[in-house]
Amino acid sequence: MLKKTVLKALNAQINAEFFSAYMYLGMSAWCEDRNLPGFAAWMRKQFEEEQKHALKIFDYVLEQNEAVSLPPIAQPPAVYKSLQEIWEETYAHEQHVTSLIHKVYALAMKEQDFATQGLMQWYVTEQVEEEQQASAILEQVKMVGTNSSAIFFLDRHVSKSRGE
Ligand code: OFO
Repeated sequence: MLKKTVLKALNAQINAEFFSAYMYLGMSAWCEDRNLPGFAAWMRKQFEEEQKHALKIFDYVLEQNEAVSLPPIAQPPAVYKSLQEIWEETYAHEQHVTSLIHKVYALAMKEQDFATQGLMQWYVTEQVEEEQQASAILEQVKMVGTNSSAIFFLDRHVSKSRGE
């Protein structure tokens, strides 16, 4: 059983994770369209990861015998000016997700909901890695700029870098 406030926050986080998945799927299409298969594969993998993040909370809510609500997922952007913009958005988005996760965690603390704190701790740790990855690739993308042969090599490197 969960407090109403916590249930509401968890359901909102499920929606936020599915939005992240949707956003990365859109970015994957953008990269594919520009012959960047490595970046497209990275984004597609991230699409899968974000769905796992959503389902982990989804399963937890059901385990607590509470109702999952699935409101519509907002439409993500489809147009980006450049590869650099994609990675700026990715980094900014992950920082935003971190702040959402911290709010849910803080709420669980306030409500003395120890089980939800345990669940959210996993996300707190995960976000450190998500932000680090996005920031590192953003720096590499900035470094190569518009040099097409460097972009070609970075595209190949990025697809191998996930190692999952
Ligand atoms: Fe990209 O992060 Fe989910 O939580």
